[in-house]
Parts: sequence; structure tokens; C-alpha cells
Amino acid sequence: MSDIEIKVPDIGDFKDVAVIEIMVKPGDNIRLEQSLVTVESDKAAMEIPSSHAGVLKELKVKVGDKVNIGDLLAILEGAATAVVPASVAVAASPAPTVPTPQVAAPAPVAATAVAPAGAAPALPAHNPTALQLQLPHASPSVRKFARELGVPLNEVKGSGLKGRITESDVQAFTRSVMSGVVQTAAAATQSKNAGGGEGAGLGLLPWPVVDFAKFGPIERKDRARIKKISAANLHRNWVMIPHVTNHDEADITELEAFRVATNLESEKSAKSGNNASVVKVTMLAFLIKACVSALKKFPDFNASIDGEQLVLKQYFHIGFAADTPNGLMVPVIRDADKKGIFQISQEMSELAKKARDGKLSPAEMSGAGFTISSLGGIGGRYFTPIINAPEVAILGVCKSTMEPVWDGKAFQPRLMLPLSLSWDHRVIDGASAARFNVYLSQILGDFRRVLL
Ligand code: CAO
Repeated sequence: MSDIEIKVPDIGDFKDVAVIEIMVKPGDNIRLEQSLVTVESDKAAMEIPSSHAGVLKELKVKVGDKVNIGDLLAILEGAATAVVPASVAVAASPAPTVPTPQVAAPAPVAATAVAPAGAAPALPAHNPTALQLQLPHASPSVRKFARELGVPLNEVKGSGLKGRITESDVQAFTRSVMSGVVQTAAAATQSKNAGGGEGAGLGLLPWPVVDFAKFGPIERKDRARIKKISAANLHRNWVMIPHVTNHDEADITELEAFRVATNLESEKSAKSGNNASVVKVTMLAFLIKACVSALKKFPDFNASIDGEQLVLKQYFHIGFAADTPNGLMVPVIRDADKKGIFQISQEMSELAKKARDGKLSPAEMSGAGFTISSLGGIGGRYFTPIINAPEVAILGVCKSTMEPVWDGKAFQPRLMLPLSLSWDHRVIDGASAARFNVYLSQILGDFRRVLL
């Protein structure tokens, strides 16, 4: 048995975060990745998991302490073999700007999930207006619990220290809604709008409850954690953002020829020993670069709504959706405007691998101003990508195909790339979106335009 030091892993861009909850005590048998403490910055709370298994010998922090990356949290007694990467990707709660914010404030829309259909309009609604202005204080596990029940956490009154919401508070709230003692704010508003009675709530039928086994054999399996997290985020984004999607296509015949030639050159150079490693360039790297140019020309697409203001970002961090066995992740290429195609390709392949291995840190998924979702390696024509809040636009790309294109005299075989740009109609209008796509197509059609 040896002593193992458990330190604060990379928790992203957070400094001096306060320990707000200790979840273990000396003598406890700690499992690998078991949450030890919850820390909270002014933006988010996150649980820090143990990088080892063992018996907790000593805690080195107490509630109220401020910690930073590398600080000693605890000492375990155990075999020092089962190390997990020092990352809080699984348990962390990134800031609200993170593409897949594991513990982001629950979507107000989820409130309807607990509102009985046709709830009587006379029920007293909680008064959430004041509470909605700030993130409710609750640990990630309580937020997760609330999210699973569809409880709007910002309407739950906390009974813990400094108004912290506990699991019992969430249970009590659920009980009072289910028993009809109170209504959620969303249900109350909808009741009011619908005039109460029939059509109260969202006016929707309740979700169908079906005994599937009656119709044939079935298998039940738990939904992966990341899928549940992204589902909650996608649901909020879909319901809260007025999406519109513009479809267009770009002629990438020359660009694809250049890409293929570049890859061949790299391979040859590697074979002749001039280059140790070959970085494969895919269309996505060019798309990232082309989008940076379009974002520079149309800054509203690299923006976020913040109350009455629009935040226009002067940096160009581009997220890209990565399909992983555990679900969708969105790593971010930072400062894409300052990087070349090779560097972007290299970083993309490293980040995609990390995503597939479940090793992305919150920092690597945070800060994007615009996202690209490419299904080009798989297939399809067009789709409606869902905007990654708080961003205001996302580009979906599908597989390029050879098509006959009329050049004024004859049909020419051209390689056409389908583009689907979803945008937030609160910030962007259709004309700007059409211009954005036209400009993007022009760049992809002749990449020299990025120099202009
Ligand atoms: N048209 C035609 N071929 C394309 C293409 C396009 N638009 N984009 C990529 N390809 C080709 C590549 O050139 C590569 O071909 P070769 O194997 O012959 O060299 C092949 O498709 C596979 O590419 P890739 O997918 O490995 O690489 P990428 O850089 O295009 O994408 C990544 C990387 C991580 C984004 C991708 O693997 C992925 O996960 N995509 C799915 C994203 C997703 O799920 N989006 C939906 C989100 S909404 O649910």
C-alpha cells in the first residue's frame, strides 16, 4: 500500500475556484473517477473525480478553500496503478459557453415535462423571475437529477447553505407539481395563454406510454451519459432558438484536386524521408479556414446574444462536431484564423481522437464562436444542424458529388459540396444568411479569395 496524491486536474480556464461541497470522508473506499469534491467558479460548478481508487486517508481541502490546477486535494491509500487521465471531462461542468455544458442551467422548456397536461390555471406559479437571472446554486449531481426529472432548477427554492438546492428540494418540488399544489412557470404561462382548461401547458398531448413488449421482443439499455447530456442541450437549443436553415452548394472541383495533390505530395515527401509524419488534409480543414473568412466578413455569425446586447467575438474559435461511440462531442480549434491548413488538420485529428477516446477536457470543448458539423465522410445531401447555444449559427456539410453544371454553353462535370447553414433568426436575417453562403461558396470555389 502506498500513498497516492490526488490533485486538481485541468479544469479549463478557471482560477481560484471555491470548494463548495465535500462528497467523501476519510476511511471511504474511493472508486476510480468517483467524485470527491464540488468546486464552483462564478460561472459554473464542477465535480472533481478521483484519478485513482483506494481508501481515503486524508482530505487536504475544506469547504470554502480556493483551488487551482495541481493543488493537492486528498491522499489515498491504495495500489497506484489504476490511473485515469487528469481530466474532468466526464464530471466537469464547463462554463455556459461550452458546447456540451454538462451542468448548464436546465432548459426552461424542460419545465413542461413535469407539468400535467391540462393543469388547472388557478394553481399558484412559483415566482421565478428573480431567480432566472442567475444560475441556480446546485451541485452537478443535483442538476443532473433535476434534468432527468425535467425539473426547472431555477424555480426550485434551495434549503441548503446560502440557498443551495439539494436533492430533497428537487424531490419536494416534483411532488408539489405532481400533486397539483404548484405549477411550473412555463405551465402557468401556457395556461394563461391558452386561457386555461383544454390546451393548457404547451397544448400538446402527453408523451405516449406504450407497452412495447406487447408487440414483440424488446431490449432495454441505458442511454449513454454523453447522449443524455447532449440531448438536453439539443432540446433546449431547438426549442429556444428560432432556427432557419439555408441550403446552398459550392463547386469544390479545383479545391478537391488541390487537396488530393497536397496529400500525395506529403506522402511522397514522407516516403523519401523528408518528413517524419504525414498530416492528412480533409475538406473540413479548408471549410474551417473558409468559414473564418466568411465570419470576418459577416461578424454577426460569430456572435452571441447577451440580454439586450450582441457580443461580437474578435477571435475565431471554430467547433467541429465529432461522432464518437459515446455520442456527439464538439471539440474546438482555437484561433483558426492564425493557423494554416496543416496545423488545423493535425489538431483536428488529435482532438477527434481524444473525443473518441473520451479524453477531451472541458477547455478543449469551450469557447467556440461558430460550429461546423460535417457528415461529408458518411453521405447524405442536406440536413438541419441544430445551433450550439450560445452561438448563433452552424454550418452543416454533406458529401460532395459530381454533378452536371451548366456553364452557359454546356453541362460540365463539377464536384459540388452541399452546405446547410442554420442561423438564429433573432440575430441574423435571411438575406445575410444567403450572402454568407454565397460568399462561402465563392471562397470554396476559388480559395485565392481568402487573400483578398
Ligand atoms: N465530401 C466527400 N468526401 C468527404 C467529405 C465531403 N464533404 N468530407 C470528408 N470526406 C472524405 C474524406 O476525404 C475521407 O476520405 P478518404 O478516407 O478517402 O481519405 C473520408 O471522407 C473520411 O473523412 P473523415 O470523416 O475521417 O474526416 P473529416 O475531417 O471529414 O471529419 C470528423 C472528421 C471528426 C468531423 C468526422 O470523423 C466526424 O465525426 N463526422 C461526423 C460529425 C457528426 O456526427 N455530425 C452530425 C452532428 S448532428 O448529430
